[in-house]
Amino acid sequence: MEKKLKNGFEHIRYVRPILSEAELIENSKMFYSAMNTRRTVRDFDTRPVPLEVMENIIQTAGTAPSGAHKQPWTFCLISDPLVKRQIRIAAEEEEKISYSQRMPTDWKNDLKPLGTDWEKPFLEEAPYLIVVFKQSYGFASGEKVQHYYVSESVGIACGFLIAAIHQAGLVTVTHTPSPMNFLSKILERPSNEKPFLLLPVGYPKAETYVPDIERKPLEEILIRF
Ligand code: IYR
Repeated sequence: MEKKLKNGFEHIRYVRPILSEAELIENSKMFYSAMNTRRTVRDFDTRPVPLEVMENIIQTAGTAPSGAHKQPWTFCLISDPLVKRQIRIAAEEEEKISYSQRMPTDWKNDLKPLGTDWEKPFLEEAPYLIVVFKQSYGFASGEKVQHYYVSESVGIACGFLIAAIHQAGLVTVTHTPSPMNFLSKILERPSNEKPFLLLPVGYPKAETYVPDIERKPLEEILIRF
């Protein structure tokens, strides 16, 4: 294998085939079309999903870039109905208070078109829950290890995760119960890990409806210089 030293560290050769402009256009169009069929879904079928699919999806999330390659993430995969029930009860307790007392009127009005409320049946109906934790710092042979750009890194990994879930043919919703420290307790995570995002994963219900909303057009999100 071809190798080169940089700062005294070995680097290995990386080769990516050079595609034609037509191939680049075709590939990017295909991927956009595929991703553009993704919708956030809150109605899950209880139909089981093979564990291997979930492992592949999580491995894909783990391919994300991260600050100084510290990979500051932990993915908890939950299928145990008792753990799912515990999570649902705790999440709904918080959400009930959020919707009735914590969230300002403007926020609740912004959510009305999406049809959300404090009830989270998907936390029990989806065959799997993935709870993503961000590691504020890490450990290597008992020593504390610095992590960098933790939220950015874990956010990117979650983007990969959502794309992988969609690409596999399944659906999810990015659920952020607030506050979500109950997840650390239920899943017994160490104090260097903080809950980041909760993603139920599964098939959509046989008859599923999603809000009739549009994505911003390219001209609204792109500024050319
Ligand atoms: N976390 C609450 C509220 C909520 C907030 C936003 I911003 C959303 O886009 C959707 C929901 C909930 O999960 O219901």
